Amino acid sequence: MPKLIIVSNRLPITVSKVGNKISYSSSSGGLATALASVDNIEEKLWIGWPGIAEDDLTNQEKKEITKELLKQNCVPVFLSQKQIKEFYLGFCNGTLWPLFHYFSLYTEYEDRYWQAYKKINQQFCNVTIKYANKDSLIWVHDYHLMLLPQELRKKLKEQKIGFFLHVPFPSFEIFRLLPYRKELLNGLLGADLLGFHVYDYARHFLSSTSRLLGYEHKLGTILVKDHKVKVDAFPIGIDYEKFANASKSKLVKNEIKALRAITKKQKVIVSIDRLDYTKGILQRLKAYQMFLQKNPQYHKKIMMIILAVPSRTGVNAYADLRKNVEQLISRINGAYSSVNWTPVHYLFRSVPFEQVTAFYSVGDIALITPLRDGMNLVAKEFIASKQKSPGVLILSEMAGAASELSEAITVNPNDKVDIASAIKQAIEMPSAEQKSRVKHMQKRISQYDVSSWAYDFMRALKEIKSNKKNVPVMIGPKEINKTKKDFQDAKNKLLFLDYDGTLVEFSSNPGAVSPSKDLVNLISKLAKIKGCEAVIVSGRDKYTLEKWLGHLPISLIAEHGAWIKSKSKKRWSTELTKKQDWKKALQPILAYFTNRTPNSFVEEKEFSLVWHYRKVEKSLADVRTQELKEELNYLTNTLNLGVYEGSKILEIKPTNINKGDAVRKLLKDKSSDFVMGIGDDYTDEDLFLALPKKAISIKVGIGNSCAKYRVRGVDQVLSLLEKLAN
Ligand code: GDG
Repeated sequence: MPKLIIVSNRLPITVSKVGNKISYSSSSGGLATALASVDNIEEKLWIGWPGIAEDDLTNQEKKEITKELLKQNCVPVFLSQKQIKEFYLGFCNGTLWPLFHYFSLYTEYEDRYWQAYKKINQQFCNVTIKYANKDSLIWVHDYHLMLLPQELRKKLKEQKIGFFLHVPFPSFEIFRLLPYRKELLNGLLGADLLGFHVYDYARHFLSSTSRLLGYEHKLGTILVKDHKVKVDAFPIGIDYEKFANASKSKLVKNEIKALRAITKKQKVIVSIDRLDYTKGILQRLKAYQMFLQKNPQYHKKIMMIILAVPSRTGVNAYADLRKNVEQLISRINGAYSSVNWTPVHYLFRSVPFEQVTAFYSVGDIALITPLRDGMNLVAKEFIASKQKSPGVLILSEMAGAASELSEAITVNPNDKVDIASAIKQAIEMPSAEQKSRVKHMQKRISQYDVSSWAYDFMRALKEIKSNKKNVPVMIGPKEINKTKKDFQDAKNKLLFLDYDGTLVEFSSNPGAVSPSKDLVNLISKLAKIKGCEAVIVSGRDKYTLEKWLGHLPISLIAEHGAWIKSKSKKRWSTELTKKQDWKKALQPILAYFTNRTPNSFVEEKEFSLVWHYRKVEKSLADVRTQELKEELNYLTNTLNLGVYEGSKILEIKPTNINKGDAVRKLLKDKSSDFVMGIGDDYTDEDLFLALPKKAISIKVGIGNSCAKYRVRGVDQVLSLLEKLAN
């Protein structure tokens, strides 16, 4: 069984010391709960900081802690006071946190923070490699450890490494502000799988890697030198059952009773977050203030409970925020409260789970208005808790959760008028409507809960094909002679040949690539050899292939596998449905780009759309293809379409069309004792992968490939085929 190693800044167990006594408590937080659910599938080890500065510990105590934690499958990475200041409070929470949440003015650029960040990531790497074995799966978490995947990759070649970012990945315009932007991207690209909460963040990451490092992606996969990185969205869920059933516990029931005694018949707005400037607490309070001002009829009929959990108290911005929040609460209470009514109840501390769920229970409205939030679990927890009485969720558009919780009242967190009127709408919403909205959201979040999230990520990581370096060797005279002998000795021979770039050179003039007489003769000679079947496997449409080669006794595969004409059946067939509605949606975008890009044009194939730019001036073509790719990747993501980059083309086609499946179909029912495949571009990689193990696969030209051999160009392909034919 593979060993799962989780690496995160904090361990799920917090160590503390009072006097000489060391104690252990479980760290609260979604991550620990989330990963507890993968317990039954893996042997698990967790590496992270135990929450105490090593300056406060003797060597003997460190040893004891290590021993004790190991019993619970945890390994500590000890950090000194100075490291906590420069790494955790400095680079993580003074640089990355504000910038990734679009607070560029709060972002501190201190070289010593960056140096500490690099050093600590290295420290985490040293500990991790000590515990990794050759089958380990390594899952690194969050912005504290963005350099770790690459550090690990330098030492661990075989192991699969995953990384999940719990905060937003900002747009390129924001990310580019970081002086260490390239190092951080390269750090992440050491992973095999990179996960984000929502596709928008993944898209921002892909755009930054393309613009800063020049790496392009195909369907979210980036090829980095000898290694592939898959980028995808995995929206984190909650432990749904835990929140749905919480109010059944006696402790929670008691908490609810105590709260009801205070809230009485008032409508209760709950607001729960860490006290963080990204959570929009000040803006939310200002909106509530406006609501009270505009709606005196609701005075004494409504109250707000604000639970603000202390967070990163060592960072200046947080201390300022606390002061401002508390001043504003005083102003609101000072202006509106009476002897028997306090409009805002404020708690600045962390409370037990039972109390949090009691707040969810008595809350009629959850007001969750972060200015930016990776996901926001509180929103999902509130909805899960609403099993008996309904409630209304007011949710910021800027939270990742907004894309899943579409029945919430969504607001712009900077627009206090919008929030104030949302509060009114929530108070006045009929109970039936509340119920129906909550039900829809509950259905969604119960189906994709935290276990599904962890399970899905792990499955995607395990499914990643081995990233071993695969560089085909140049085919030499010895291999060519052996190939010829094997070909002659075999009874049933199959040759899969790509067309453009393999049998003919690319040309900027599409007419010039029709097969020459010599080429037609060569193919026909091969086809006439006893027991030999030649198959042309091309991205071109079936009409063109038919016109050029349809008269030969060979098989043809057109449009990357969408159409097949086998030698025996002699007619074209496809398993795809002719209805390709997606084309209608994308045509206007392609037309728009074509209009703005002189000399480009759109080709419509039966199962794909191709944007050609071979005659476009290079610098304009570079810009336009980049823009178009971004536009298309965004749109095609939900339609199961892929955007493929060929030679001076962008092709959009359903992801289930590929040369590999078509080749597999032809290979089925055939017992060939000689199989060869030759191709030059990425679409031929599917062809190579579909060939039997013993087959000879040849990549034409430079670049990585899973083919066994390589030839320099078309000339060499033709001379090899001549050898076989004669
Ligand atoms: C980061 C990202 C992303 C809150 N107060 C108490 C308490 N809580 C619990 C809540 C919830 C969790 O803390 C807060 O999670 P959020 O998702 O709302 O926010 P962040 O802490 O900023 O988390 C965020 C998340 O990572 C996961 O990927 O969603 O976007 O910023 O579970 O219930 N729990 C207890 N006492 C409290 O006083 N026991």
